[in-house]
Amino acid sequence: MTSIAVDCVDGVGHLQLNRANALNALDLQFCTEIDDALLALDAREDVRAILISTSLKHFCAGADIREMLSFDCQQAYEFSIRGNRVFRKLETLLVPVVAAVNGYALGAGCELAAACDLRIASDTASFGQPEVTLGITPGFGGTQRLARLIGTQNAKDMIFTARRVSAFEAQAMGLISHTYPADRLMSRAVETVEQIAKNVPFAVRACKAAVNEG
Ligand code: DAK
Repeated sequence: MTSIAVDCVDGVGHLQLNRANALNALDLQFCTEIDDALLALDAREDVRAILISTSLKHFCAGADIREMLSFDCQQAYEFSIRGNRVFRKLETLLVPVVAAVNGYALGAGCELAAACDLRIASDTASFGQPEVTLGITPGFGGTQRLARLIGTQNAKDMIFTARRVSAFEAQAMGLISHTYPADRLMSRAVETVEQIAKNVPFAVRACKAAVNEG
C-alpha cells in the first residue's frame, strides 16, 4: 500500500506524505515511493510547480530509526544511496518545489524540507537535527544544504546542539520564508504554488537553475 497521494491540478503537482504509523519517517520503501512520485510528476509537461505536504500532524519525524537499527552494511549503503538520490532529485527537478511544514520536521525530515526550493510552515512547526543524540551525522544533506541555507553558524548550532527550533526562529534564520497560523498553512501553500504556476514556465525553470548553479 502506498503512503503517498499524488495528483496534479492546473499545473500544480501535489505530493502528500501519509505514512501514518510512523509520522512519515523515511524508510527504504517510503524513499522509493517518493522517488517514483517525483519521477511521475517530472515526466509531465503540464507540471509547473510541486507542493509537498502531509495530512498528518507532523511533516516528517526523520529517518525510520526502527528500520535503520536492523540494517546490515549493504542495506545501510542502499538507504544512503536511495535517500540521497531522492533529495538530490528534489533539488534538481526543473520545476520549483514548495514544502508546507506542520508539526515536526526532524533529522531527515528537516533535510527533506531543506532540499525543496521554498519552505513555509505553520506557527506550531518545529525543526531539528537530532542525529548526534543517536550517534550519527545528518546523512541526507543536513551538513551541506542546511549550511548553505542558513549559514554555517546557524547550521552548526542546530546540528551540534540537536535543539529544536521553532517556526519563528527558523524564519529568522532563513530556514523558512513564511510562517502562518496552522489553519491557514495549506491555503497559503496552495496560493504560493498557484502563483508560481501562473508565471511563464520557461522563465521560472531558468531562474531555478540559475539560482542553484550560481
Ligand atoms: N522512525 C520510526 N518510527 C517513528 C519515528 C522515526 N523517526 N518517529 C516516530 N515514530 C513512530 C513512533 O515509534 C510511534 O510508533 P508506535 O509506537 O505508535 O508504533 C509513532 O511513530 C508515533 O510517534 P510518537 O508516539 O513518538 O509521537 P509523538 O507525537 O509523541 O512524538 C516525535 C513525535 C516526532 C517528537 C517523536 O516521535 C520522536 O522524537 N521521534 C523520533 C525523532 C527522531 O529522532 N528522528 C530521527 C532523526 S535522525 C544517513 C541518512 C539519514 C540519516 C542519518 C544518516 N546516512 C545516509 C548516513 C537521518 C537520520 C535522522 O533522521
